[in-house]
Amino acid sequence: MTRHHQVHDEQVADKSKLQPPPMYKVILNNDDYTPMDFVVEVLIKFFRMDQERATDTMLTIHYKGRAICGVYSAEIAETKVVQVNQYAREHQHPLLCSMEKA
Ligand code: TYC
Repeated sequence: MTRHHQVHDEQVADKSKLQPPPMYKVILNNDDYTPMDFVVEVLIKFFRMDQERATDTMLTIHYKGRAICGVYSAEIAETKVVQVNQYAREHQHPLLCSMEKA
């Protein structure tokens, strides 16, 4: 490799690093058994919603089947899914949290 090539390589930006990271919607799904109060608690605890927004979002899920609770980078979204599903299982509720590309 010539000196000229090396200088050029250092100056050419890696375009992948200039792209925004791919984002993922984190979704809560409705079911017939998880108590409404528990879903509101989850929305406050894991998605940093206030009581009013959490209640609205829980009712959207209850009546429409699902709602987007937040949009995050892959790593943060994956962590939310694991933590929410673990927390629901620990409390013996079937609540399901999932993610999909935004
Ligand atoms: N449908 C549940 C009930 O009637 C409430 C519920 C809301 C469950 C949102 C899950 O993600 C959910 N108790």
